[in-house]
Amino acid sequence: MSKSPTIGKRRLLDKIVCPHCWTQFPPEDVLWIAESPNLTGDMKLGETERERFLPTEYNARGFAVDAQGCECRECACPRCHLPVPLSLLEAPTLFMSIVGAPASGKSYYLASSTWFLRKILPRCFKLNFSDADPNMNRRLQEYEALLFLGDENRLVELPKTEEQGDLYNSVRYDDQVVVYPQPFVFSVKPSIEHPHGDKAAKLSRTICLYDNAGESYLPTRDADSFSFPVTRHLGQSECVFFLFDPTQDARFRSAIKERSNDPRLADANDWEERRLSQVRQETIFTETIKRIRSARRMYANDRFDGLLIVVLTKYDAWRDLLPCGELQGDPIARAEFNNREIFCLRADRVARVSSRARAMLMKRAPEFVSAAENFANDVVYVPVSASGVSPEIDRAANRRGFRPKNVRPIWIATPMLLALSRLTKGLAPIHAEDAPETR
Ligand SMILES: Nc1nc2c(ncn2[C@@H]2O[C@H](COP(=O)(O)OP(=O)(O)OP(=O)(O)O)[C@@H](O)[C@H]2O)c(=O)[nH]1
Ligand SMILES: [Mg+2]
Repeated sequence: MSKSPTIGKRRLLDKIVCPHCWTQFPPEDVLWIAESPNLTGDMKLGETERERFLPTEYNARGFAVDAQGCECRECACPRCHLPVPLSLLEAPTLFMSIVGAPASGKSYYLASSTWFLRKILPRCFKLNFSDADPNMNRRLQEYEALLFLGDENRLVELPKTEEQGDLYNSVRYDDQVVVYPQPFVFSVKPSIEHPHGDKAAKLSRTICLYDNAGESYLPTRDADSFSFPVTRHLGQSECVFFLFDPTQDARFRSAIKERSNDPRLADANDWEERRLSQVRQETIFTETIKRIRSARRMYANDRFDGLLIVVLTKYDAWRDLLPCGELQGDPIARAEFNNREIFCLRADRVARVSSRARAMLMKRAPEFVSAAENFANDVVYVPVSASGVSPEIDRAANRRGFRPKNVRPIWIATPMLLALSRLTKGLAPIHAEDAPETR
């Protein structure tokens, strides 16, 4: 047995950021989780958790060996002790935040986008996109299965995201308990068919996303405190997806009410409608800016240097306000590189749609556009629909939801593809013309 702080022959990053508590640490500080069932108890996570330890012994492949001689497989953060996927030690992490009012469509957007990325990235972009740790992504997998893999005739609905429960992890620091949100972590790597497949180790990334309850972004709640830092990922994010739901804005609602099929717009007594009318999306946006500024210690005149994508959700319900042929198919096109076929994101189509969506927003919610563009240097507006159809109501069963057979998302993967293209070099190509020669 050899002693080594590396994992096999794999190169580790110099610095790692924990996806739970966002502490930065060098790879040699990472803790390992005991494999032996007899080694239980952790001072921060409780009696039933497996022991965390700083190894003194590694096997020939560089995996730590616990006190009972078992080869370990999992690592943990040295500060919060929560599990950290091994891929995080090797590929730089791209943090992305999904922000929006309650019921603006965050959970549907997340589940529908990751489902489509699992299909589109390997097939078109020659990228392997997988769960960095299936256990950490379990809830998201359940959402994807409900919407896309279940009985296609059954009415299904994703649950409202709660402010407590199994999407959160509690950690005890002396007398204080801190609650962290559960991250969803993906690994994205060029396959051998990718034009830069030979540089897979250098280009690979770990993507970290969170699904908060909309209430956690309200200024009245103590959601960003030391003991409940559930939106602190905003301090790490290189891309913020702000979900603006036109169906929640009175100015849009009056314009679309007669023409939309969405039952939430037609039913004035809808409980959700009454609840939503009390939340102004601009207030949530202002609070988000405040939190980003404070987490990053930004000066008053500093602008956000990451990417701000304003995702206009539920396009199916307000499409009459932005009739647009370009939204019929995904904005991707075939390209060729060294006689290999690969798809690229059509930057020109995204830019045209963004400019039309911005004009529409400027007409009805100018204060929002102005706040967004005052805050970030790079703002893109993308209309999407996670379902492609309005929810149906089953009055007999007193339920509302979607039938998987009818679900046909619109432009749902575009915001994440755009973020991947802009924030990584050479991973997902982006081009302004059809059938370009990528170099
Ligand atoms: N018409 C239409 N409705 C949608 C779409 N996506 C979501 N919805 C509806 O919007 C409601 C709220 O969606 P969620 O994704 O749960 O909203 P959320 O932002 O996660 O809400 P919280 O978890 O409460 O913060 C759902 O009950 C759906 O009926 C869409 O693409 N089109
Ligand atoms: Mg939700």
